[in-house]
Amino acid sequence: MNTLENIASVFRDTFSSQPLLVQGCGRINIIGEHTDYNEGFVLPASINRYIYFAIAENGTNECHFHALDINDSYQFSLSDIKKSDKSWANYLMGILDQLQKENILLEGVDVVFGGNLPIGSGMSSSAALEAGFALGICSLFNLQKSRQELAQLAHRSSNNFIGIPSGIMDQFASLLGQRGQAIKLDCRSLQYEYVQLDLKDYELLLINTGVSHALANSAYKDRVRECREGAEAVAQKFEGIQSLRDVSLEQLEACREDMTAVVYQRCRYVIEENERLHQALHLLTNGEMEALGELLLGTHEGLSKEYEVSCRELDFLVELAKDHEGVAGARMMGGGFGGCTLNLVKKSAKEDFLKYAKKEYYRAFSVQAEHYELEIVDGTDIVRG
Ligand code: GAF
Repeated sequence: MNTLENIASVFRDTFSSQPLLVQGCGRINIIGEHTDYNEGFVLPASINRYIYFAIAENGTNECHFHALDINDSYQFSLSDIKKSDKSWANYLMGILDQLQKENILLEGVDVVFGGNLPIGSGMSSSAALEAGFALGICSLFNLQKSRQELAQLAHRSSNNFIGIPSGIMDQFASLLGQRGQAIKLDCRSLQYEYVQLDLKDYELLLINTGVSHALANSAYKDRVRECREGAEAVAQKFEGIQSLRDVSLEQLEACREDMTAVVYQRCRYVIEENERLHQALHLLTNGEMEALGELLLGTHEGLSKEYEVSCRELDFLVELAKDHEGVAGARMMGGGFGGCTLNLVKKSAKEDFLKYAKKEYYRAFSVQAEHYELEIVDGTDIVRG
C-alpha cells in the first residue's frame, strides 16, 4: 500500500525532478456483468481505491517505469515498444503504443506508481493503470483528448496491445466517474447518463476472496467467442442482429437448436443480465433496496451457473450474504474466477455481517478475507500539475 506522498517522494529521490501527480481510480459495477463486449449496458462507478502516478518527461528517447508496490522496474526505448514479460509494464506501454499509432510523437518519461488498489481483486487495477497513465501523458504533453477519447484509447490498448478482448466498461468508469453517481453506459453508442446512487439505509461493501485464478484470461476469451457465436447463429434467422444486445429471449429460444447447449446458456445469461440492469435502474430510482439485492443475487446465480465464471470462494461468500439478516444481496463482481463480492448491506448490520463472513470464510479456506468500505468518487484525475 503506497500513498501519493510516498510515490512523489520516491520519484524525487530517484529522478531529481518535479513530477506531475495523477490518481487512477478503480471501479465497482452495480450490475451488468459481461454485457459490455456484447454491446449491452453496464452500471459502474469509480471508487476511492487508487493507483497513484508520478510522471515527468526526461528529454530522452528512454522510458523508466518503477512499480513501487512490487518493487519492480522496467526500462525501454520509445523506438522499440513491444510487449514484455512484465504484465504491469504492458498496461503502460500499450498507451504509448496507441499514441504512436496516432503518429503522436512523445519523448521519454520517468514514472513511479503504486497505491491502494489490490491487483486481481476485480476492482480493475488494470483500467486504473491505463486510465491514470493515459491522462498523465496527455496532460504532460498537452495532447487535447476528451475523457471519452482517453477511455477509447485505453480500451484499444487492452484489446490490441495486451490482447484481451474486453469491453470498455472499466476504462470508461475509471475516467468518467463522478462523486456519488453510477454511470449508465450504453456500450454500443457510448451514450451515458449519471444515476444518483442513493442507497437509503444500505451501503455497498466489497469482500475480497484473495483468490486470483490464472484461468481468468483464457476463460474470458472463451466467453467473448461463445457470445459471438450465439449472436451469429441468431442472425442467421432474424434480421438486424449485430450482437447479443439485439437478441430477445424469444429469438434465442427459437434458435436453441442452432447452437451448442453451452453457447445457449451463455447467451441466455447475457440477455437476462441486460434486463436485470434495466430493472435495477427502476428499483434504484424508487429506493427499493431489498428488491435490488434480489437482482444482485440473480446476477450471481447466472454468473455462477450459466456463465460459469465464479469459483468456490465467491459462491461461498455470496451464500453467507444470502442468509444473513440485513444483507439485501450480493454477487461476484468483474471478470470472475476470484476477486471480490459486492454486498448490499444495511448500515446497521454491517459490523455483524463482516464479523460473521470473515469468521466463516477463514473456517472454510484458512484465509483472512479483507473488506473495503466504498466511497463513490470523481474518476481518474490530475492531482498536482
Ligand atoms: C472485466 C473486463 F475488463 C470488462 O470489460 C467487463 O467485461 C468485466 O470483466 C465483466 O463485466 O473487468
